Amino acid sequence: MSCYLAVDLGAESGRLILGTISEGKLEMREIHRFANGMLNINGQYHWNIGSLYAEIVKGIEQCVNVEGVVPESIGIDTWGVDYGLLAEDGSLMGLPFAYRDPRTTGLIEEFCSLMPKEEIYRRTGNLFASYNTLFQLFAAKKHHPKMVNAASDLLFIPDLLAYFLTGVKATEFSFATTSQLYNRSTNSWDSELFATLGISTSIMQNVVSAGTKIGTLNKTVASRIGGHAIPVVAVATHDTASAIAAIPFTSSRSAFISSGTWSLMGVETDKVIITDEALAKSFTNEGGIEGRNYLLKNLMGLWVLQQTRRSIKDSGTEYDYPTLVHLAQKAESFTAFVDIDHASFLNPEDMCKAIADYCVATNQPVPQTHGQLARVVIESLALKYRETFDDIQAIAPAEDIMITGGGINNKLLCQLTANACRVNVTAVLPEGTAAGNLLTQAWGMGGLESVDEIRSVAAASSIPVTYYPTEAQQWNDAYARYRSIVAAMK
Ligand code: LFR
Repeated sequence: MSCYLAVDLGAESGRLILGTISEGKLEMREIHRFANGMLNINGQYHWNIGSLYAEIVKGIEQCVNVEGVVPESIGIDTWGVDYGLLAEDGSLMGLPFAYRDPRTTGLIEEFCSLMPKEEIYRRTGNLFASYNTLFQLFAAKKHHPKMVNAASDLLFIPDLLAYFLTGVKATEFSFATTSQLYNRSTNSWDSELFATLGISTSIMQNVVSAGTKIGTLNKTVASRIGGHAIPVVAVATHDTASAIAAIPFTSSRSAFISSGTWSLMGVETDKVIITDEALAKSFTNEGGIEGRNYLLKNLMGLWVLQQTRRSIKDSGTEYDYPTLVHLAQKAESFTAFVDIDHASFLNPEDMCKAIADYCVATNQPVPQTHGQLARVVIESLALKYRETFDDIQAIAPAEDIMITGGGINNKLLCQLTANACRVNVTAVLPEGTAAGNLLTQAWGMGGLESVDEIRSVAAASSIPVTYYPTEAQQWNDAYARYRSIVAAMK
């Protein structure tokens, strides 16, 4: 029996999850949970990094001192792209920005006047999102040039937290490959992109593979848990890559959806697919464990539903997710559609209003009830999956879909995804990211031998549920309507 501790930081909460592997199965238990939201300070969105560090240490203490378990290692994953800068003396320079901060709006176009889009794509394989690290650094150079010029090191958020815990600086491959700063042909930080930014690549760290031991807990933390200098292992520190690492694919022709705040939908490929077609169809390439590649699209996902719930709460009614989904289940189908990826849904003050505005702008009826609102969001997400699934077919044919992540608890969404995409949808591992984090640690520490073994343990540890497509005609008609509405708002 071996135990590992995962730190998983998501948009709504951070968790420490203890994983125990015994007889080829992984069992997971939440040890500590805390809120994780962006700090809005004078209109700027930041990570509350000090508080997160304190919560992580608290969770480690809980695990060892209260639960009585000394894990073999600790691994950290977070969402992609955000970073902090260190001064020469190793101290953190300011609070890291959160990627939903609006300061990068419009910067893609400006940067691409310095280096053409196709060229950037050819180098990095990453699709263009204004929050990518590339554009965040471009914004930093504009707004805080003194700080960037004085920085000695850039550490992405999981690296930064691992550095706080161990004193060692390193960046893991999956996170590097989602920054839009990493050259996938040379397998190194892209010196031309850095030259264009006017920033030296010397601030970047060596890139290590998932499974590499970074260091051990610093003396202060170790002294609070009986002197145990537990190793910190680089997992696939990008949460998406951790989630995909644990998907027990049964066929090489399955597409995946990692369904959480974001929906990441794509296929696993042996190598990067950097072609005009992949760019035209808006696919990004991101790295995973053992140098694997994921050709995927970032879809705005359950964020829109999460924020709908929040704005309903702000207007006086609070629902938990099962109740909101139940209301959606009972609501009428296909009354209106929105493009989940429309920029107006990225970080609106009031999501219900943003949805109503979209409906007005597209001459559709505005949802009148909470159930109707949620139904519009869930159906629109299923139709976005259909659009993406069709695009995947053009590049790497897929026959069915595996879904992992918290989104699988939304059974209505899973069924509507099968209906919209007209293929079987199999849901596995609601805690896919934590499972990937834990199993990658086990692999790095020698407890599992291969990625295949990671996946066979993941398969043995969850009961898959398959959803079969129904209502083909209704969904085909809905899709045609959806396409024309979305096209009109492009
Ligand atoms: C998912 C995710 C996506 C990334 C987005 C922003 O949590 O990590 O993969 O594109 O968040 O970092």
